[in-house]
Amino acid sequence: MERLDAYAEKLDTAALTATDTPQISIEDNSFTVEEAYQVQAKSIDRRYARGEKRIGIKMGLTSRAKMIQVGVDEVIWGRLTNKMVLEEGRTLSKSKFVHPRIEPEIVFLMKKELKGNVTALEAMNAVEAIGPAMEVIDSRYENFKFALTDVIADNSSSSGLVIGNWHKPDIDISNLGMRLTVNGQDKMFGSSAAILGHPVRSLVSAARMVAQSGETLKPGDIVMAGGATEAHAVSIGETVSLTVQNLGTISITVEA
Ligand code: OOG
Ligand code: MG
Repeated sequence: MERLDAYAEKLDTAALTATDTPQISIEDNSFTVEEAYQVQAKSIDRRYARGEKRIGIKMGLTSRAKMIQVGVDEVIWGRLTNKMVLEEGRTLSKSKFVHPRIEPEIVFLMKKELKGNVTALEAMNAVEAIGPAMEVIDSRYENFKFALTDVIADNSSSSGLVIGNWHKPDIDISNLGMRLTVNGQDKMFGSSAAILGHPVRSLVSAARMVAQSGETLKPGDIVMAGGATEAHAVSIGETVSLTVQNLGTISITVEA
């Protein structure tokens, strides 16, 4: 089997079986960012072959807090499928993940295609709606430790998402309070401004970065802007809620 296909299979199997795997970059120090995105695409093709459908993309490491938490300081992206969607107000089954963490995000729903280099105004004009979202990330690597190439190959740790109600995009999202609670206790507090200064910049970056893989953002796609604070490592029995100022509250309960 070709080297990149073997990496894709290894990561896909790790995700399917919720088993951790060693970092690729440690054994293969010639592994490049470009190859890592190819591995990501190949691992997602394996999901499509099992019947999963593309629903959009996620941006990662778009805030300082996130970059510091994982020790990687470049913006990355990953692909989202319908199987990753968790129903708001319901449960997340921890045993389906290796070591899941939840992060507070903002999500965009696209109404027009966005391609390559676009301005913030063009990006906002292509948005149908915005909403509050929590991403469930789950690195397939041992101890949640990885280099830039590893995490890209691992679909930027994406594994689940919870989305709240959609709102018209005329709400000013530049500086909205975002509060993550666990069983009603404050856990993380931040602002949407932590996402590259303004979440729309994440959408602008998304359009540019997916173009490098020959893709575009399509009408109906969702785009997750990236965590505004550090991610919270979840435990069984926790109800994790996110309130985004003017956008509402969403919750998920962690079960075995
Ligand atoms: C990488 C994915 C980061 C975000 O929102 O910044 C991410 C990771 O932290 O495992 O999803
Ligand atoms: Mg995220």
